Amino acid sequence: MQKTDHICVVIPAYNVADAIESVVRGASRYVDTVFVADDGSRDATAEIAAAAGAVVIRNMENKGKGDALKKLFAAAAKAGFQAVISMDGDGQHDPEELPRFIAKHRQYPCSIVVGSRMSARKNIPRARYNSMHIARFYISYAANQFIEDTQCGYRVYPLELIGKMKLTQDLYVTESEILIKAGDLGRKIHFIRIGAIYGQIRSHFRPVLDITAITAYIISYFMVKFFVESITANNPNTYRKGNLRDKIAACKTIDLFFQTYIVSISLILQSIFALIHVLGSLLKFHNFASTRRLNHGFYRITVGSYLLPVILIIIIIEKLVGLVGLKFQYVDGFIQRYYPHLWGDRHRTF
Ligand SMILES: Nc1nc2c(ncn2[C@@H]2O[C@H](COP(=O)(O)OP(=O)(O)O)[C@@H](O)[C@H]2O)c(=O)[nH]1
Ligand SMILES: [Mg+2]
Repeated sequence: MQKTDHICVVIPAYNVADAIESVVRGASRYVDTVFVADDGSRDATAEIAAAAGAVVIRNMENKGKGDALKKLFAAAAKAGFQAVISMDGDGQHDPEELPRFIAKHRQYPCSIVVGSRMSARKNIPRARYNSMHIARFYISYAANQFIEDTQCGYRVYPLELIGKMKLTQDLYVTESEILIKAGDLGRKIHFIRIGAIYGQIRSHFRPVLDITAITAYIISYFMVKFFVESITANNPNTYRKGNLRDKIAACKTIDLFFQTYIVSISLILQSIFALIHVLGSLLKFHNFASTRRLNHGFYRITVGSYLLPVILIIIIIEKLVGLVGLKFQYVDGFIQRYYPHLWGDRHRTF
């Protein structure tokens, strides 16, 4: 395949000295420039990446994957690239899939293209698959379209689109924030199916903390989106760069307070929105345009929100029962039933 000169590969990398060389060399077969952002690795990640031919952005202090991605976007834009392909540096993303991402990008140059591992379910650890399923339910909803895998970091990002959003979140929340904002700006998000590589690879993802952070951001985003949609008609794409939600997020302390407060009253807010939704239908006022267009029923998101605490309780029961040696696996079925494969078949785009 001919190399493309307007697209480069960007790799956030943290303590991945054993894998980074083959990822950089593999990617270099398909693009001329590979950027690696290493912040504070305690091993030789940066040196090995540079020796393999990558342009290394090095930060002494560790600031997480989201911050690394933002630095990579800025570096690629400064170097004149129009789009970047992000890959993990720990070997979970096979460089041999790059030509398919590049081909899809050529077909849809204004869209984000996300890799989807959902068809490789048997390779994905159970807890991770379940959290991917719930994340997909909410993020697809907020992004106004079905996205098959919302948690995969193997993606094509058009930099012009990234420039239309203010990225306010960090760590593992940034990638969810990008999908929500791109969709809520009215952009289509495409996906291609890829394999899932887990095996012995260590992750820096902290299930409880990182899933809580992603969930809190999504809920707080939703409540603002629903508020805007509740009082406006035919307005499914509510995001604008620098809007009130972005301004709140500009200060980390205020954002934390805001997210905590909104999450604590989210069930009450959700009920109020459900009521306004019914009223809007009776009055033929086309508010909540995003859910009306998806024709998915407002009740699903309402029920889903009320059931989140129930899932937590089931997980705790599963763990306790597991401690005394019994096997009780109810959570998978519960999640699949109440957080369905949203509009999947009708909205497939691959
Ligand atoms: N620069 C940088 N990269 C990170 C950081 N945390 C994770 N990464 C990289 O982001 C990618 C995905 O992270 P990982 O912990 O494997 O998450 P998972 O694959 O979703 O379980 C890997 O290439 C990591 O090396 C970080 O703090 N800084
Ligand atoms: Mg990983």
